[in-house]
Amino acid sequence: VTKKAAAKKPATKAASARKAPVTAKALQGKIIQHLRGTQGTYEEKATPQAWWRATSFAVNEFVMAGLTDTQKTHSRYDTRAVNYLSMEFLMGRLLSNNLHNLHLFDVTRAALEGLGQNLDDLLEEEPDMALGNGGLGRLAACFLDSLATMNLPAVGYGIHYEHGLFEQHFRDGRQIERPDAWREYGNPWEVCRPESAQQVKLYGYVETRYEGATPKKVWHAGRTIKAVPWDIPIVGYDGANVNILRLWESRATNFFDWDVFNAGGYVDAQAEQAQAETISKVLYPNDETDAGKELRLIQQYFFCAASVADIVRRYRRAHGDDWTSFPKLVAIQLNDTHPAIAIPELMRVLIDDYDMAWKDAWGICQQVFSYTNHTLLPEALEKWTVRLFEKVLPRHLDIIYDINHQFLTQQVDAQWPGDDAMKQHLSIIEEGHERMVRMGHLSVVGSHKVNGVAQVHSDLVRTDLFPEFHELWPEKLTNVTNGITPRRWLKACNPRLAALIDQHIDADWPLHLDKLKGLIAKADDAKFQQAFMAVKRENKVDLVAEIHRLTGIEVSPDALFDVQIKRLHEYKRQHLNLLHILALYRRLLDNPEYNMVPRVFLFGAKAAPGYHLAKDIIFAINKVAERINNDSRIGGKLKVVMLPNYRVSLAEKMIPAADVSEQISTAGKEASGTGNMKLALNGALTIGTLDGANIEIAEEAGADHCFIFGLTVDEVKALNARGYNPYDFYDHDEEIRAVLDWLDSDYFTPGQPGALASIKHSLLQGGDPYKVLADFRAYSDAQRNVDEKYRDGTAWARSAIINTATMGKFNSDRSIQDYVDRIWHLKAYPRDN
Ligand code: Z2T
Repeated sequence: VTKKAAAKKPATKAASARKAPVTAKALQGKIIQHLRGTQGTYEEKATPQAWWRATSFAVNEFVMAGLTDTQKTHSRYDTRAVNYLSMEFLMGRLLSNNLHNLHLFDVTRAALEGLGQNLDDLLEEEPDMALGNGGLGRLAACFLDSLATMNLPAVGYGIHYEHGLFEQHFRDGRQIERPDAWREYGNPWEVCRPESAQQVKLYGYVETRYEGATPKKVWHAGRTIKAVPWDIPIVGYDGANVNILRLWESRATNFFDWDVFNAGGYVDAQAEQAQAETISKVLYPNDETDAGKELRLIQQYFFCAASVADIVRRYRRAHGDDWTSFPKLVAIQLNDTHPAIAIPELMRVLIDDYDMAWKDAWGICQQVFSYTNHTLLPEALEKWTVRLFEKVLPRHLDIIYDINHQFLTQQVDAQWPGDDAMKQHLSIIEEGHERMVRMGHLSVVGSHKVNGVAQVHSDLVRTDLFPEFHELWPEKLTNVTNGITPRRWLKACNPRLAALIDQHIDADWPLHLDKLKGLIAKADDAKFQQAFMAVKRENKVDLVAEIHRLTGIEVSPDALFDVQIKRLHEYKRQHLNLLHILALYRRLLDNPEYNMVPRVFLFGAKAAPGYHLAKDIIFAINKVAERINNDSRIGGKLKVVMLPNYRVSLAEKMIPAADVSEQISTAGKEASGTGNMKLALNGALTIGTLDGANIEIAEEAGADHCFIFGLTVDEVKALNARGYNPYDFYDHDEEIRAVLDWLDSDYFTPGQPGALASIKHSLLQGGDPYKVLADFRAYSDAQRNVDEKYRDGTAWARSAIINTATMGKFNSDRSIQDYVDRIWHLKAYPRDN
């Protein structure tokens, strides 16, 4: 079928000029109808929560219409689609985003005003959909927004966790975790699709049947779990497609233990149900460590098996048992190795369920799968014990052995004949005291493309992580630099800046972010500088109020706002920032006239519950903050605030108000970073190392508009090679020595000497694995440069504008276009209606 509409030009009409698809009056009618008809309440009685729900349901009418049109279009043209498999989708809130993408924001505000309601207040009623840990999950969410906006057929597949990432509280400065309950009272955006439920098998044993020419393996599973899909519509920007995010919930099968039940085992049957429901109960809160837990492997297999079955069902609905088109219509992207088990699962389905020959099935897999690597940290590289695999997925272990055998005897032996050391090195199975399945190796072998997430990271994937794979398949390893959606991360979260931009360039910049370059011409214009910094100040005033509401701490919007927001991890070096704060505090105490721009250091970070040092760093920041914020001697020049429960919706408030973006990871450790892009896009200046996407950000903005410091990747390597000794810095830099010793006193924890000693210990006896002390002086010097530039208001404004103007590259639409061109080869299909 040829498609005329596919040739239709992308929507370029000025967003602000576009007419909303409904009048305020008509929308009011819909909201009231839902308030009464689905919420069972009325205007005089309704709570803000009920108003939020009614508004969401009213908006959903437009969402669902778009969804239906999109699905009809996809089935009419039998489109090739990408299936994005991810354990995490960090969606945040959806109402504001959907309103913006549908051009309903202003009309909804007006409609609600007429009903005596304030839209901004109602938006705060929505719980975050926090089904992810950090960058990896948020990247998946940004990609869904871009895929829909670009009219690309795509389905996101993941897990419908009952509890997303934990809620963070502070008690006496320490992190306390509480369960997140985002859908305790239901969620207006999701639609249950019981008709598309799947059965997922686990445990049991494999029987070999010798019947035909080749022996046939039969998996007798020990348990069957039901996977029930919940669909969340993903609304593209500006009249584009509405795709779906399909999240699987685990349930006990209806017929699971009929016998026990009938034999009077009602209570036992309930226990089994509870077990089945455990699978999708809670998101593992580790960002970059492999939990290695049985339940985690089961979660991975559960959602991969359900998703592969769903993909195969959709394909067979149109093509029956003719598999020739399968690799033409199906692309499956693995978001890290978490869904790597989908590779042997597709093999199992093709071979065991559809009697396909091994080599045909393997040919299909290698065409269909591709894998994104998100980290080089060794503790994050997933490995499962063979023992666990044997117990939970015995048939898949067989298949992995077969894949490995073929790979080693054909590919590896051809390239390195007779080289057993090389075979051991590249094997999917790691030999040793306990044999392990290496999920990274499985992913590389089973995929046609493997990508890193920023140029320097992809280079390191080739040279340091998988050099032999790169030698074997020089075309396989590639780069796709991450991006962020400008719809959420500028238009929706920073309406003042968006409005200012609208006045100066085409209003379709949220689709074509390179157009921000048009602002460069304004960077020296005094009036524009003033307007730009006035927006920043208003955003800071809003954040000042939020800080006060959340912590009771008072800060001044006239201070420089320095922001470090990201998961707490040693490699991200929040403690480098902390040591520098201590140094400033000490300089101020030594000399109350010490010349520094008044600064507020803002942090937001959750620590994995089992990561003790990370929790100690949170405690240290809170304790240091308490002392500094209450010290009248320093004249309010220095404030430190760690906001509790950092999450997408809090990021949306902090980012528009940031002056400085802290991106200070040890070079080589941060694969990309995406907060760095969000902050720069909103006019913050980066102080950062040459790591991840910082390098590309500095390239785009220009070195004059960032503060780059510290060891490079090569210098870190050289330092490690010659042997790093943190005492070299402790012994010879008196400021470093003083602040470390200070941490080890009871100055910040009265009556509890040594309560913060673990940080000092890790930086000295612990060997300072992330080179904090080695980079301290360079960081401190770079911070002086920050001060100096900030004192020159014109220079600062100019740099801030240039940062916003030059971040076009980091539009996630560009990332997705890279995936389309280099990996997925998809075609856009705007919907017919
Ligand atoms: C994560 O957020 C990231 C990597 C992971 O490796 C796991 C998680 Cl949960 C397994 C981050 C990277 O640290 C960050 O540099 C990158 O920008 C982000 O993924 C998206 O690629």
